[in-house]
Amino acid sequence: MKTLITVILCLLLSSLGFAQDNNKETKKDTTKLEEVLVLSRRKLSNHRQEKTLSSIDDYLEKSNKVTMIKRGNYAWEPTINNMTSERLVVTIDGMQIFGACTDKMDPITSYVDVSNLEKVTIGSGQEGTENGHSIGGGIDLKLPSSKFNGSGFKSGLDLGYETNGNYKATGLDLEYTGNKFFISADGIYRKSDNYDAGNNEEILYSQFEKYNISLKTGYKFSETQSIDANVIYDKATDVGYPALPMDVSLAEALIASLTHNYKPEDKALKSLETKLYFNTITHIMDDTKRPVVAIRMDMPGWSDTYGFYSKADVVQNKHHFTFNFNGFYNKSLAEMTMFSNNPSEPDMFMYTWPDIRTLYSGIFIKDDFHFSAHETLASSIRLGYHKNKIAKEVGVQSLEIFHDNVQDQNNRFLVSLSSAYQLKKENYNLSFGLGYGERAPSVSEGYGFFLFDSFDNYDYIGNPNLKDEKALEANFSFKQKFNDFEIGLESSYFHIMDYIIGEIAPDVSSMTIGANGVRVYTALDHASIFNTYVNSSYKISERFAINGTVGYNYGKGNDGENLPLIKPFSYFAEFNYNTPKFNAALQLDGNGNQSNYSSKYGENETADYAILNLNLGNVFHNKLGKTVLKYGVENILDTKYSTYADWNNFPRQGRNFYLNLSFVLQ
Ligand SMILES: [Cu+2]
Repeated sequence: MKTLITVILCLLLSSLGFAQDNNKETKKDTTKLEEVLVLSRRKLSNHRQEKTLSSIDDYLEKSNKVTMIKRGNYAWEPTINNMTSERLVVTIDGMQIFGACTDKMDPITSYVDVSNLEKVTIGSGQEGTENGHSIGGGIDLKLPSSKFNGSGFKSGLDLGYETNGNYKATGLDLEYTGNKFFISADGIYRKSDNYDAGNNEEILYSQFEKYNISLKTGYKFSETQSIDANVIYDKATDVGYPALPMDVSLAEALIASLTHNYKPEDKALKSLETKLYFNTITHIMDDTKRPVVAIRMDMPGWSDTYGFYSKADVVQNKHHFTFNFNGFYNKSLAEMTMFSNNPSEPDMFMYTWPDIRTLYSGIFIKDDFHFSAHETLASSIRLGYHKNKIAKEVGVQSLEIFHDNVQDQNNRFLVSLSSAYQLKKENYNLSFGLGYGERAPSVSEGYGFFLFDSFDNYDYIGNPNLKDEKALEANFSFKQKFNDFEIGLESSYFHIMDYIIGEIAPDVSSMTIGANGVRVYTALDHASIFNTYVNSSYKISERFAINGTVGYNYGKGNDGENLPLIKPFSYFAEFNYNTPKFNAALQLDGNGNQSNYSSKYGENETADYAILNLNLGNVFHNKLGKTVLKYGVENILDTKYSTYADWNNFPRQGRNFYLNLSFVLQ
């Protein structure tokens, strides 16, 4: 019955609709207090942002294009267009940064917090290649831009509490802005115990603790030139991963950059921004808290990256050019020591990433050609040189067990192209685009050694001889407005050639006790991925609005098998009430049955689900500044459920009451 009600409600709402703004920029709604959005929630209705202290993960999950894969309650992995990390390029303000975990426990997004960022830019497919090569798209987490507006001191405090998991979060911002100099500091601390799934079932190993601090300072030494420095330090400890056989005792990142800005006035060159950066990550896995493990293991990993970019904006007549010349050098190393239970046997040691050095340099050029008042042709190209080197000789020897010819170096030349036509009329938007892109295999795909994947229960071996993965892409979107009603459609299709995936190696036995066997990375001749979303919204009155979206995704290899981690039919509906000082939203969020699952890659059928959330917000103004209060209930009916994106189908949070309080002083 609940399902029936859900379906009817969903059909009703989807026919009424939802308007997803085509804006690819997602403005943050958090401790940067002037952007706390009770007042102008409508602008952000597509982001469905409810908490001022939401994590980056929560924040990204609200975007239509992004789905988060969960291995626990922390460090979720973003996917775009049903493609995971290795097919995406995720950067922090244009800086390349690579996780240090061989098991994807530390996506880049886990090393920053909302307090560090101004906004997030999400580019689908080849539109997301400004900072690097990708197949599925790009996410750039933008740091705040420098300001020299003389606004003086400002501070803010955020407090958050959630009942499920006894989750506490605190954030503090301090800022001084002069006319030639600014300095700002912020910190966030988050701690959660184990959470409960529906029906009060405690999920063991779902706890985490983390803090993040950042410092930014800048100096303006002439009307056209300024320089700024930014340091972010992020440290998570005692992070449980209920869906994995191990936890994390330490995930630590230091991210530093120095940026020079040049903004000449009244010239074709509008801005020139040059950044030098470095970041270092340490990741230590821990199985000591698990009572039953066949064998104890130490698995640390490190990733260091040095890089630069120089980015120019040039406006000439009807053309707007963006140039981006960038490069980086990364060093990825991971080890595994297996401690024998029998003291007379020696421990076993191996490099799971045998010190892989990656050197990349490339150039990106984009032209937005506004050839008429309503029409734009946006075209881009990225060309890059990519080189991998195995620094540990033993790494070459280990891979030679599985591959006839292992060179210690591999050079690639990568190309990305895209072109899109956009028509924007007052009540009508239309765009269609084509793209072609290539990517190099990730460190794990190319050089990983006995990386255990608990999803399909196989150990994975890298393949240094993989070809570049290539994709042809077509996308289409349109939006039509009829008075208070809006309807839109977004769709993308990817034809991926040499699609990288693991194939079973029948004669090899696994290293992990209890694993089904070993897979070696290879490639399917081709695969297809398709997604489409229909969004609509209806403004019932000045204060009431309703919006909804339905989505359909498809992914198959040339062998006729379903691809793993393809989202089933999904829907979302929201009923909003907004006044300048108060807002309320009731949400329905659900997925259909996952019938097109990939049994070959360890998936099983995930049942349909639907949950209800209620979010409320108030804003109070006083002489000192303002106070924002956000509160509500998530999963009101305490439904026990998991989604297709939950690793090994471990269940999500049951009912949760939350309260976020923000004070802005200025
Ligand atoms: Cu890990």
